[in-house]
Amino acid sequence: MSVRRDAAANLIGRYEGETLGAEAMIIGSHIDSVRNGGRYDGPLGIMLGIDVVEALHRAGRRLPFAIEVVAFGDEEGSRFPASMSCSRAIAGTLDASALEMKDADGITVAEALTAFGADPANIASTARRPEDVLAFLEAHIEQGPVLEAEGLALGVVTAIAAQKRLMVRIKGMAGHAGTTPMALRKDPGPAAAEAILALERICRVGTDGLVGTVGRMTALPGAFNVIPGAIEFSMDIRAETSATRDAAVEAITAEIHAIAAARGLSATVTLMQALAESPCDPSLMGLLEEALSDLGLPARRLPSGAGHDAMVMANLCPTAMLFIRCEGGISHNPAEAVTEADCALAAQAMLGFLEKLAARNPRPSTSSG
Ligand code: HGY
Ligand code: MN
Ligand code: MN
Repeated sequence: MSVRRDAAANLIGRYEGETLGAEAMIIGSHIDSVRNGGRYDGPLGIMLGIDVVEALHRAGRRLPFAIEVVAFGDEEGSRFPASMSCSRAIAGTLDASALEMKDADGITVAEALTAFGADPANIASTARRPEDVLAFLEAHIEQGPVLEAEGLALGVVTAIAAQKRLMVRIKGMAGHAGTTPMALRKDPGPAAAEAILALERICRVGTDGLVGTVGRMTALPGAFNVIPGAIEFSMDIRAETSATRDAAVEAITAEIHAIAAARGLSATVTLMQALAESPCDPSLMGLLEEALSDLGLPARRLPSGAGHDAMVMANLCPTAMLFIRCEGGISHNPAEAVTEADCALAAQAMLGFLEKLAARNPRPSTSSG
């Protein structure tokens, strides 16, 4: 493959098709991880893309389209408030303000990209033209228990859940932990605890796969003997539809303001990122299912509660996702594990998918993603 790194630091390997410069079938996933994450969330999809190209190359096989294997950066949003910045650059949906996002040390995305040797000033050059991209395929661990529970190695993703990321700041008054009577405190700590319980209660009774998570929480200034002046915490709210997601965000936000007001405190809830649900392309799903049945595997369809670069790439081209069983459904955890046999089946299914795509003349139906 010819290999290049684009202005947003995406690493791209291109395996030409029968004719030079043909439109590309992009296969990829993300190369970054969450803090203390596992080995397979992201990198597995890139390695499988390389494996598939290696198999084609070894067979001297060229397809009617090129294949580009892409390692996206920053899918997880572990360092900056919003996620998926590198795939958004490729899909052409990254607005300039995203480059000004700051990490915990006040370093902007643009500064971090420059320090890495990328070229944020030319990030617009990263955007791909729809006419140059045939479709996007992402192979990824399921990060859930379904395939393992049903004894299945692989699954075909139907759609990716909608998600919102918000930051909550409950403001009270810093004070002395030893001299301030309990009744005179303006302590945001207990208010934050009530707010998080409200989030849990609202999400527990929700439908449509509604889930809510507080993954990051900070007491400021953060000293043993200081009543916090403010508490900040993140909220990650997801559901199969934006409507259910937004209704939950609205209910939780209202409760946060009511809890703060009842305690004489103030609260702000700031939206950091909203990603709409993303259906996979029905015709591509069909080809994946045919590839699975050629391997004698049932074509189990299932939604993805996890977000993926595929939901961003759906703004550029039709998308498909292949799920791979992972042990105990564990992910975002060093205990993440897959079997070599399942990965080998995934590579075979991907090769079968590509051959079926090559055999089909018209471009996939335009995705509704
Ligand atoms: O958060 C997610 O669902 C993905 O791991 N970025
Ligand atoms: Mn992840
Ligand atoms: Mn992932």
